Amino acid sequence: MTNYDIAAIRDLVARRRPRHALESAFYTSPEIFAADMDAIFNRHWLYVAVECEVPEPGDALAVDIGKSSVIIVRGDDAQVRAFHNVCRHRGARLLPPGPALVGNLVCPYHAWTYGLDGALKFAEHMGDGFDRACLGLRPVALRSMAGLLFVCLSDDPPDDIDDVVRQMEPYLAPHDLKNTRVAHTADLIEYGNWKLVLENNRECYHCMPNHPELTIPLFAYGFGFAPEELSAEDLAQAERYETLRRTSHDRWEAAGLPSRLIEHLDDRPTGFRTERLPLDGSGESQTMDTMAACRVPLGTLRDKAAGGLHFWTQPNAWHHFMGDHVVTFSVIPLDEGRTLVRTKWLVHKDAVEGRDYDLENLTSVWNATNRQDADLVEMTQRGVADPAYVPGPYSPHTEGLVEKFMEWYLARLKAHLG
Ligand code: 3BY
Ligand code: FES
Ligand code: FE
Repeated sequence: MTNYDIAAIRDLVARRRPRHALESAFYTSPEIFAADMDAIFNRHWLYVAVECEVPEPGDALAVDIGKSSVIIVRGDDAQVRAFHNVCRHRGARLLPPGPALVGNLVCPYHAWTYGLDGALKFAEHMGDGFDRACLGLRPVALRSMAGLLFVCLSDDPPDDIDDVVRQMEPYLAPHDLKNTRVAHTADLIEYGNWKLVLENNRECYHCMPNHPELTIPLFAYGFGFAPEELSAEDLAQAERYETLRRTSHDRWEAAGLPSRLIEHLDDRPTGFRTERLPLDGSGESQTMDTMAACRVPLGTLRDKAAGGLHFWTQPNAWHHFMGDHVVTFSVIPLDEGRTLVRTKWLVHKDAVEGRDYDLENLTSVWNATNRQDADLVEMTQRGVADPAYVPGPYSPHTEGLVEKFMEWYLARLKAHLG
């Protein structure tokens, strides 16, 4: 049952002006939010967690996604599986959101007990003829991409994830995510529609005026600019960056570190983009002094100036993989005007806080950047909800990737609405 007017949304999609922000309703209407959850979040692969969060049998993690909740759990056979967090008796949630250590999955209501493989093992007083075999937990599609865990709530998940895994594993493998641990998680609720969060992430037009910390290591010029508008000094910076990108790619690729751009942001379900980007200063990490925040290098990375591998997936994630740590971001819509941005900082599993890294130093750039982005998203949400709002044009130089996100979103929404 849909609680939105399909024809009305189809009309709004059809009259969208290309290369412009969307009409207000796309950001403010509860009906379009419901359609987004159906068309996008219930049907596409979502990045939700990292395999190192469930390192041992019995380690579980419950993640809420809209009305759904998913349990990710490692079984006694070391396999990681995902199940709907809904008891097969009368529907109670089995686990609250967050991590848990479990022997079995025991429902708090009437103690129906499920194995880590989802099978119903015990249910008391259910009488003769009760068939436990058909009352196991309902599975959720799960894929690990070199340790990044993606789930898809649909019973018919897009199979193009296999191609993303194949192309991305060589880029991610050197960081050896399976031997990391989460040093810190930050849950930030941004007061804006999820699409404003993604639009904001897909450009760095706003970086120079808003991100004094991030632009120490990250070159805003890596995300487009109009050369004819740059001052001689800025043009020299942009050229320095282009040269550094070329020479770094040559060096990294020669050393077996895949680095060159891969971009598939067309209307395929599991769109993605990756490139290893050189960083400014020492080139080591996204920190305030550009130096590695953690002394223990990740995986096989011995070139300290390994830059930052940026990796985006549609619809809900972006990540930065560096030589010493990884920062991952997962976006979960809460309602039309609120979005959870969950950030995780990963370090080598043997790294010890205080000895090998300082948590404040590790997290300061992205904590500051996230707060700034949350403010930008909130002020935009307020503006697009104003009756005076009229969608404005995207920059052809700095917002080309925002347009690609929007085209992807509209194509996927349209495909769903039929
Ligand atoms: O985190 C990101 O992937 C992007 C890069 C440019 C803007 N935003 C910070
Ligand atoms: Fe789970 Fe009754 S609802 S055991
Ligand atoms: Fe930003």
